[in-house]
Amino acid sequence: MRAGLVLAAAWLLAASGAGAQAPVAASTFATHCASCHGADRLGLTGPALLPESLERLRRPAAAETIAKGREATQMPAFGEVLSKAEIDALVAYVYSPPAAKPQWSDAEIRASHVIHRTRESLPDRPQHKADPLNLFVVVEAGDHHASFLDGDRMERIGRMPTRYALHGGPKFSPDGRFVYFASRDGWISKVDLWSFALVAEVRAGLNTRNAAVSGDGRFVMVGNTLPHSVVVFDEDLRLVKSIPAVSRDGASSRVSAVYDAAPRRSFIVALRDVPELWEVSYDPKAPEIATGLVHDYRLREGAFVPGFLNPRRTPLDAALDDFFFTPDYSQVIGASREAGRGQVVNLDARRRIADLALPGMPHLGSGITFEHAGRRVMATPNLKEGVVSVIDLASWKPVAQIATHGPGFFLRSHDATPYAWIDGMMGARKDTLQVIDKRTLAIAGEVTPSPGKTAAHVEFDRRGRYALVSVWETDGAIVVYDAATLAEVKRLSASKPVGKYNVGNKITREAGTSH
Ligand code: DHE
Repeated sequence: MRAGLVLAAAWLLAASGAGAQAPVAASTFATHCASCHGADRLGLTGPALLPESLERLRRPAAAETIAKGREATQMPAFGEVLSKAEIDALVAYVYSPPAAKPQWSDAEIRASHVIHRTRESLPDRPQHKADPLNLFVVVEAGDHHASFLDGDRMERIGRMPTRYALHGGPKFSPDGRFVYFASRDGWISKVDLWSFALVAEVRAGLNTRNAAVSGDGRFVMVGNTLPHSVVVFDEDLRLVKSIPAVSRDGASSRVSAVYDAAPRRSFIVALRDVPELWEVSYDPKAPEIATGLVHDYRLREGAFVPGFLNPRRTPLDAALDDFFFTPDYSQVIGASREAGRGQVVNLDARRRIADLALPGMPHLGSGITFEHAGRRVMATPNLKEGVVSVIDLASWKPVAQIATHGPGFFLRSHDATPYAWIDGMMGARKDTLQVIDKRTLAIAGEVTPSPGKTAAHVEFDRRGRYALVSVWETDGAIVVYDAATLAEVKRLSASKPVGKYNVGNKITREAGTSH
């Protein structure tokens, strides 16, 4: 069988070019891959293998994974079973769109929904001794686990496997009791932070950007790139409504991200391919909004509210894919990754009200706000240049451009500390974080947790006394620093801890962290 396949693959390669490999590769896939990745490539126990799911993996790396397997997962090595030609044909196959466009309908969403723990079966008090509002949730991408840290003792008090490849910050219920994870393959998982038990799961899409939880805790919204949709669930992940991501003039779009704008009682939806920004109200008193979409959701109380969970569209000059919100969520600062130009959109006026002069490629999604010299400013890292830009939130004028070691990804602070921490993970000094004094806007110090190893993503405990830094390696660590003296206090081993999230800071929307 194997010899036959090799011969066939070699003949096809020589005789007919890459397109003709497909039937052979399809058969290799059916034999060796389908049981874990699904005959339709939508994923089963293994991740989906569609072009959208593989966007971030280079083809040589995919070939190597097939040949050598993947550590800390169930992906075996096929290097002894398949020839190089067969592996190359398989790679070409999984990077090609399937013959039929993959569908993920409401019926499939509903069928994927599982309640693992009923409300009645959950404990009525925390099953651990930690302050529930000073817990940290740590996403460990190396072996696809989540850890839970006691934020006072800085000890790991729980660890559980997650879905493959979580992305975006986990989101919390407003009381901090539950956390919701989103995986790139579209799985949303709800976990109880009193018992670290998996409560419910649903597959919202085939390729997902992120999730947001409504400020009242009643809804979870998920933004997808496949299919082009946003999907609204109730707090136990039962489907409430899916909304196709289609512009006013009928163009379909991937979703860039969804955000909760709690003060407005609405979700904000950023679209990647069309110049529109949506606001989807979950306010039961939402006014009538003309949308052209059928509205069919009835509130549990039975009252029918026409504008509820329907998009309100703000036209933009260009599609934007990175956003920062003012603290009251009335204004959105958006940038396009390509253009690097910033613009301020007022969500009430529903139009652009200012342009921002920002160098390089600002990473607005990681921006923070703080008081500086009597005014509220925002500061944003930059993915292309070694600079942190500080902007006055009233005048939209630049206050400072702080030179750093190199391009950085995440900027973090806390109201209780005078410092903001910036990584340089996109540049030569990727192992070092710099500390900016928010009073003087000067660099006040730096830390290098593990020389030569990438250090990034800071999160403070709820009182702002400690700063936790990730060493972003498979054999990585969470390094705890005293936020005032910058002295190392402790380190805990962790498997590529891409992000950590303090429950108290998240649910109070602390100005120095992401929401
Ligand atoms: Fe992210 C958050 C977009 C690649 C790690 N990332 C986000 C958010 C968006 C976004 C819109 C905010 C959503 C949220 O938190 O709910 N990320 C993108 C991209 O467009 C990009 C550049 C390409 C892509 O394919 O998605 C991208 N992101 C990455 C990575 O390569 C990172 C470094 C590793 C990984 O895990 O994929 C990465 N993104 C993160 C993390 C957050 C995140 C850790 C949450 C940050 C936080 O502290 O809140």
